[in-house]
Amino acid sequence: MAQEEFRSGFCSIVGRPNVGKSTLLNAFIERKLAIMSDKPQTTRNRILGVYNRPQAQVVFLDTPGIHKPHHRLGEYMNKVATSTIPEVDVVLFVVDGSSPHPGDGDKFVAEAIARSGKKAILVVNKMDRVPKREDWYQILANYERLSDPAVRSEEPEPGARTIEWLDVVPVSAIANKNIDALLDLVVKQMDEGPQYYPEGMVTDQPERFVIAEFIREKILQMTREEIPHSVAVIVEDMQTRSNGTVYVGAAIFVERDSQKGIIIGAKGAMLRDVGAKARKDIEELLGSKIFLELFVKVRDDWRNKQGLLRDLGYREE
Ligand SMILES: Nc1nc2c(ncn2[C@@H]2O[C@H](COP(=O)(O)OP(=O)(O)OP(=O)(O)O)[C@@H](O)[C@H]2O)c(=O)[nH]1
Ligand SMILES: [Mg+2]
Repeated sequence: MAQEEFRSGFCSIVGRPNVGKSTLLNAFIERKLAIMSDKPQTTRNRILGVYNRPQAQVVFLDTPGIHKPHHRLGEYMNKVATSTIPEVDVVLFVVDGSSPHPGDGDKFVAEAIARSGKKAILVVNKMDRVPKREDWYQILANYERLSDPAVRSEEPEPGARTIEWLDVVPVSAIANKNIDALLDLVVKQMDEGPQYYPEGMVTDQPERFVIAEFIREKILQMTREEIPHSVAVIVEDMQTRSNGTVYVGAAIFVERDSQKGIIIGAKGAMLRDVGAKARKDIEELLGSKIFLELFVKVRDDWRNKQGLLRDLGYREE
């Protein structure tokens, strides 16, 4: 019997902010690689996650939610996301099925996919929020119609393309519903190819980046309004001490003095809480005890300053 060929390729996860792209990546990889929060624009970089099967490998790229940018950081994030589309073998277009109709944000992302001419799988997420099965058909149909240029825009550009959906898949990333079926579909789209990453390598992100992201996630989850968007985190120091404890020193950057006060909290309570929650995730990641020290620093309007963006890790590769 002929041996089954090894299949591999790249798959980008795109959509407007907050639809559950990072939750989906984590469900595929079965571990927390990408941070998640209920605030839009949580993910700011391309997050690579490798999925392995005995005869296949899929390299998933989680991307920032595509949105109308108000800062240079937003422009950078959109560029990161849209630039993955032409590069990959399959695009997963994620939408939020708990909103029955697509919004302008979904139309905008669909247009970018159409322009690329790529085939895409339409992933309708958050279906756990739609209890009545009778409603499912209508919701899926509403999003499926985004393939049509006339649905995406009242005045479609001449030559605007129709998207070819490879499939339309209702899922719940949070409840792990229909994720295996979706993975089967993605693997089926892969051509014969090499094993791009060695087994056991789940991501290309440096440990320091993942740790900084875990800290940022806690701040996102614990703050409101402008604060979540104004925060960047950098791990500045990391050392293993003689007793085996890992010392991690991280800087939290905010845009204004008033924000610094909020992050620190009354008598340092907020910062302590952020540290305690982040420490748990970091200890799980490293498999060792850590000592986490957090510093808060102000960098005026960093989201609009090219040099600062670069220093804080938002640089084009
Ligand atoms: N009910 C429900 N909530 C979900 C599901 N998937 C994700 N969420 C929630 O939706 C919110 C956004 O999830 P993320 O995974 O951070 O979304 P994202 O698309 O990566 O967002 P950005 O990085 O900002 O673009 C979080 O509060 C998740 O818990 C789902 O299947 N069902
Ligand atoms: Mg995300």
